[in-house]
Amino acid sequence: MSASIFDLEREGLDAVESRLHISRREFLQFCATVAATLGLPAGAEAAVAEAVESAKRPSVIWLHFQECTGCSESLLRAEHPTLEKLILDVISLDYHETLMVAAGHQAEAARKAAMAANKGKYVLVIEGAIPTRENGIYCKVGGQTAIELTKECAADAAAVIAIGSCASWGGMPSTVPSIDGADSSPTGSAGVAQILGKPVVTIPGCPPNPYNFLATVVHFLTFGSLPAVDKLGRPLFAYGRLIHENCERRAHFDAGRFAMQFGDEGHRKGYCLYKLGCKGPETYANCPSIGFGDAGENNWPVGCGHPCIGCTEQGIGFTKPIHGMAKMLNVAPPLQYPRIDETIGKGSNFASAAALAAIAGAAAGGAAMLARNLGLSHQAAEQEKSKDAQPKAEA
Ligand code: FSX
Ligand code: SF4
Ligand code: F3S
Repeated sequence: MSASIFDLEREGLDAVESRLHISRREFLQFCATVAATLGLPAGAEAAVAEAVESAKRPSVIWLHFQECTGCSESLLRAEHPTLEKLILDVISLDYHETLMVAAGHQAEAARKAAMAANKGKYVLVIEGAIPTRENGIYCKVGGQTAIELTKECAADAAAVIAIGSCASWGGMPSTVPSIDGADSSPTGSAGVAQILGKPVVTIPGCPPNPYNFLATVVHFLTFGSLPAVDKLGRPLFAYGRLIHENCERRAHFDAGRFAMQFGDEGHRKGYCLYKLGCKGPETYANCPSIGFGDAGENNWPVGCGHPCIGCTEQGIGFTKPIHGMAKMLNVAPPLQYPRIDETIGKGSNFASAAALAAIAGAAAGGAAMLARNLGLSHQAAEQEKSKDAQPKAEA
């Protein structure tokens, strides 16, 4: 039987405390946060704690290509624990161009030494898109193109993780209007999977949420494998649901209450941002559930009052106009709420009402209800306008 988190406490977490330089409370909180992010069942934090506490630190080689380094920056803003503690005590970060002290030949030697010493066991993390035009000459490190480095470092890696939308599918650099009319970016930016010709785990987002990366690494430490992913390589624990399904403004969407302009009454009241261009209905990510940067609740784009731009989704983020309307991927508004005043056992109860709602939830019905709800604010706005147009009665 595996140890419970209480057994670990009884045995004393002094070793953890001194090795990780964090209090046992912080350590247990970290394990519980990661277990919850991964959607693991209650009690799984004990397995996570055991793995983080005892596992040999995996060697991590972290490459940077065509990007803004926001992915590393977002990780530096993680607090449970800080990246510094993670680097030193949970993973062995053997190569990271923006954080390592070494430079030039010394840095390249460190990468090669770590790859040789950990052949077949290291984790390769790639941040940034990979330029492919002109044989990849637009991005070179230590004399090698990003294409060459990606292939060389992936060959003996135990796992490859593409962090950020750039490495996942080309991201922002891949959507820059072309200079020669061709249908791609000037540098032909691509994602890691396109270069390797095989799927890799992707953690898209611009920047991605640091917990999704931490949780993926801790899953690897705890279970010796990477988490289950969707067809785009995205961990299901983080990208299994549309933002719209978990958004705190969803009740306003369902009720037809929308902000129509930045700063209007609806915006100030926290109404749904759909009509300002929110892409939550066509974007898969857990932003509303876990927030960003430990700065408190609601700390994510929509929580702060800006529509989601769909930064995790190829073909949406940096492609669709920011304030253009999103496509409703999942037309599943509550078509008929179950009645709440039924006497149990008589007539329509919760289950039968729910069944009726499900039957009524055929796509056409759903779309009709959706259209009706989406129309409410427009009607309200038009009524407001026509009221304003009426000549004011003389006092
Ligand atoms: Fe891309 Fe990461 Fe956006 Fe920036 O480096 S996903 S441009 S936040 O930083 O790769
Ligand atoms: Fe939230 Fe955007 Fe959906 Fe509105 S449209 S409920 S703001 S995700
Ligand atoms: Fe990106 Fe939208 Fe989340 S813009 S950070 S996917 S809310």
